[in-house]
Amino acid sequence: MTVASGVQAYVGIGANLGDPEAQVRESFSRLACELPQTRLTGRSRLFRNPPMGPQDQPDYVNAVARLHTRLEPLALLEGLQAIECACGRERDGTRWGPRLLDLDLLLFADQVLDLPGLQVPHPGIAERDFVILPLLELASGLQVPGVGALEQLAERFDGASLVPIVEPGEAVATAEGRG
Ligand code: PH2
Ligand code: MG
Ligand code: MG
Repeated sequence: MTVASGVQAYVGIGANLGDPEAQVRESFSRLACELPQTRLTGRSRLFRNPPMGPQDQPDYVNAVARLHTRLEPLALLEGLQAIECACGRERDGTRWGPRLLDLDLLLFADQVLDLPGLQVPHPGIAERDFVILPLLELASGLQVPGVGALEQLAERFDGASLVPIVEPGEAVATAEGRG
């Protein structure tokens, strides 16, 4: 179940229950360690942002991971679902509902796939600022197959609803610091 030399894949990460920031950070560690034949090669910043869809749920923390993988798409999807489960995700079939951890396979090389349980590129990718803007941090110049140039998709968003989360220990510019 492998792709000979490996390909790049991108994963959208989202959480809005429990401690969403901690779960997104934990998912980066798990993506790095728990997927066979796969390396984590990039991580975007984390962004807090309001829910898309039903508004009676907490804000989300979203981010994007870049992987280099030799797994086939469905095997990678299975690995992502195993991590969701390990992080306490229960699949109750609710669409757009709150969740402890959501790992969406956004892109798999330059492939367009429409399989039972897996559409790649992820449908709706172009409408989601919380996917497109973090993706831009990792993949400038990328063509989203069948959709368009990532830079062009990003032009539709001003990023105003995405609040970057400062890494623990990261320097923050203060009013005093600006003289
Ligand atoms: N995921 C959803 C529904 N709504 N809203 C934001 N901001 N971020 C998400 O990841 C998200 C959402 C279902 O997957
Ligand atoms: Mg999702
Ligand atoms: Mg999902």
